[in-house]
Amino acid sequence: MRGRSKAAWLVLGLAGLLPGTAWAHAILLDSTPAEGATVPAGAAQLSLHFNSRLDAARSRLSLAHDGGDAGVLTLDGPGAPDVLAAQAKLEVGAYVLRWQVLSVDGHITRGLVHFTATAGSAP
Ligand SMILES: [Cu+2]
Repeated sequence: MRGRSKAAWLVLGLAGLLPGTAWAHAILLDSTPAEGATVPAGAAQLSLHFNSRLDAARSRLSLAHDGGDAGVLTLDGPGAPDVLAAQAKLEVGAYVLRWQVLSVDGHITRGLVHFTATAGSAP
């Protein structure tokens, strides 16, 4: 019993020393649309690229239009482990994309991306 719990602590200690697995909160590296961008209204692919792998099942994106309530987006299926993506149909106006992600180190981070949709030149 005693030896067993000692071994468990040793494993925990070693896990903490593995490079790249611990202490890496998810930080947003870049996004589509980018912060402050103007994009054409209509169907859009939203994509957020982070510095670390995410637990997609415990991460979420929501989108608010012209100060309205934020609607939770359905995330695209499994893709790159450090990317969250979703489809949206954009109307003309100001958008706030809100992200909350759980990185593999167990820490939650969140933030906002602001962008504007304008009427494109319709065919
Ligand atoms: Cu962290």
